[in-house]
Amino acid sequence: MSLVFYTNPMSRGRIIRWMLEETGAPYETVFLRYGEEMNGPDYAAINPMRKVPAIVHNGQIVTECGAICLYLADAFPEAGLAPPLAERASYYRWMMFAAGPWEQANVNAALGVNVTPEQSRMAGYGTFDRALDVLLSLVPDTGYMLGDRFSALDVYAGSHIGWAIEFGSIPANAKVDAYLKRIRARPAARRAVELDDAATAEYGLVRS
Ligand SMILES: N[C@@H](CCC(=O)N[C@@H](CS)C(=O)NCC(=O)O)C(=O)O
Repeated sequence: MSLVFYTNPMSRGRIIRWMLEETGAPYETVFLRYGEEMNGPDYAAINPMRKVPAIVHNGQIVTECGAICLYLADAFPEAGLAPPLAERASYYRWMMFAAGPWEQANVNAALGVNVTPEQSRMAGYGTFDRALDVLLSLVPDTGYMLGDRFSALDVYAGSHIGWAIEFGSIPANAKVDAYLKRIRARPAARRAVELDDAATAEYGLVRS
């Protein structure tokens, strides 16, 4: 088994670090600095978008955080990070919502792009406020997004919610805070933060 993780410690790769730690599978990390290292031909052969993260598992390339989370949950079923096949409706639905509409809404808001009511019909996320309401409706009072069992959806959508609060694009509230504390207290989440924090000075925003 070979599993290689391409990342930068100050990137969306933190989502995949957490996911990898949740699987318990051994993996090798390749850090790429922003700039030349990420844009060189070797990495372009793995991700023609020249963006991190990416994984290569037994020769198979997976890019896009949402896809990597889904892939790893299926590749390591013993970790129990995906619900049984017959119960995956909400799992797929909200993973795709977070990866598509929510990502676009959040990035546009951060860039100061505001869509008019007319344009919002064409925008996959409609309006930022509505997309935010839907995202926050996933946050449970107790347990996890899909019920009693933690899943890859908590890693992925939970990371988006945590970042949006930290970057100031959405307000914190007690219920969301309690949920974030709960998922971030997991040993795998803590290990992931430690590993990426330790690599930040050397690889973080330093450009090659
Ligand atoms: N849609 C991609 C986004 C990946 C992405 O934008 N990565 C950023 C870091 S968070 C990156 O590699 N930027 C480097 C660049 O564009 O030069 C995903 O979900 O994995």
